[in-house]
Amino acid sequence: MLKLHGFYTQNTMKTLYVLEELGCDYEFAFVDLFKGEHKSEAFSKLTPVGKAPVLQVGDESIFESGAICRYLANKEGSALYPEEFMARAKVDQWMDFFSCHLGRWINTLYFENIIKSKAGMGETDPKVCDEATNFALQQLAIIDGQLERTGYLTGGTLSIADFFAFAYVEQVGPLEFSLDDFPNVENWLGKLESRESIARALQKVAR
Ligand SMILES: N[C@@H](CCC(=O)N[C@@H](CS)C(=O)NCC(=O)O)C(=O)O
Repeated sequence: MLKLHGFYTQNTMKTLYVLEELGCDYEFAFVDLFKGEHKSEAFSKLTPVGKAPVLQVGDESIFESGAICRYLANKEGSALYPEEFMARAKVDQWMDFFSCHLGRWINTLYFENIIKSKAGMGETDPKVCDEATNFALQQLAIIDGQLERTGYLTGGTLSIADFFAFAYVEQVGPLEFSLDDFPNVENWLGKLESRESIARALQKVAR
């Protein structure tokens, strides 16, 4: 039995989207980061890094959202993470691009504009937001071009990279970040938003 321990933010959502898209049988345990539940003894037994998400698989557990998405798709033998080396590398390259670049800047904006006030962590820093917005705009243009050519991130079909990226890009809604200049990103976002797996995953974290 699989048990995912997570919160409602981007990193957990990537893994919930993949769990639902694959149709896995799993249990979800909500870890309220605002209440410090990730600092409990029970949670620290699951992960040495104290961050959500964590996937428990019997006596084992896995942290890092990307590792969890890959593990799940491998375990299910899913084409969402193709076996062929080059196709697999293309999925990895986009997941890494989102972790290190576009997703990083969207997370910065999310932290500055949403989490800081919710968690009482001080004022939004406009300088940090300006830098993140500039990089996000440059990198959204790259993704827009890619999606114009391919439809989904790695080609004509969905992969775990799309679910991974979606968890970041959907934050443009709460951030009130306009996608008017990125019609292909907007179209891709709409295609993913309309999937039942996405709706089911969002239900799991609804509070
Ligand atoms: N690179 C990690 C990041 C995990 C992460 O930063 N999780 C956040 C929630 S989205 C967390 O647990 N923060 C609590 C903390 O750092 O104390 C992943 O992709 O899973």
